[in-house]
Amino acid sequence: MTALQQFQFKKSLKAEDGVKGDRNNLFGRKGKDLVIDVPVGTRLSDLDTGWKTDIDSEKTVLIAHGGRGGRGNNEFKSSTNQSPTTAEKGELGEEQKLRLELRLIADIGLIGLPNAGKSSLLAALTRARPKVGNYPFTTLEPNLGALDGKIIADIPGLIEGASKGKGLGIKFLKHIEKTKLLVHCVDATSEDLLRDYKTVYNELMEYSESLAKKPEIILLTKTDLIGDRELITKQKLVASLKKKVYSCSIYAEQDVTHLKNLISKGDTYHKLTYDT
Ligand SMILES: Nc1nc2c(ncn2[C@@H]2O[C@H](COP(=O)(O)OP(=O)(O)OP(=O)(O)O)[C@@H](O)[C@H]2O)c(=O)[nH]1
Ligand SMILES: [Mg+2]
Repeated sequence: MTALQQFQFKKSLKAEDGVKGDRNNLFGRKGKDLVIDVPVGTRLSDLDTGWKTDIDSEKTVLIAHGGRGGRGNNEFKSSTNQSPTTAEKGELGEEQKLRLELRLIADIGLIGLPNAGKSSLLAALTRARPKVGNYPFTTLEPNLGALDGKIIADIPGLIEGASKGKGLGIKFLKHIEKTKLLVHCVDATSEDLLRDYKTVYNELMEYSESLAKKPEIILLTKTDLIGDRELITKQKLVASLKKKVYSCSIYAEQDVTHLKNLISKGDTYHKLTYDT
């Protein structure tokens, strides 16, 4: 996911030159192709022509042709001239100035109050290793991870007033506008889960009604810190919100596996929410 960093210092990339032809009808060898790996999700835009292409799946795109090689003297042979001295120079290869931009097209968005356990969950579900800390606003920029080809985005926590610019504000919500599913993380140890949920939901609504109305599941996090009976009571309470409720501890393997299965079955998201 951070593979665009390779271009931070190395800004000019050039394929190998072809080799010159030689005597005795020897053709010059072609230069090797230069293949540049970029992450899926990269947009390439040509700064001069405006041409754009999205690398939205694993594929190879031809960016610049090499120059045509020059014809050697043998090619100029004719009936009247059996040993021509004319030969051509090769042409220069194409050159392009490109902007490379990694677009955050996440399938699943993790939302919730600060410290709800979003980044921990991303780390449990994917190979991403975001910073985790026992204090609010550990995450300052969105983190991405992939699970079975689905991109999960962990965004900074939202607080009351976020839609008016409080905390880290809502500037990161645009990264989850295209997601198919929101996983709303609510800390199960909280004294008031409904208030926690509604705080974040209200901010989503303020930002965009269509975002707030996306398929959403509620995930009670950190369940290892509360007892079973407390968990059941809290699950019932949250069920009043008429959304599908799950619970997990990142330390319980079966919880994490269950969530992974749920998320990989992406096409059933719409069945996860009740009609409200
Ligand atoms: N016991 C327990 N602790 C957890 C669990 N999940 C997260 N935590 C802890 O909760 C704290 C906050 O976790 P983060 O993942 O940083 O929370 P976040 O929602 O990303 O927080 P922000 O980035 O600040 O919005 C950390 O100390 C984690 O170790 C869990 O399942 N069980
Ligand atoms: Mg975080």
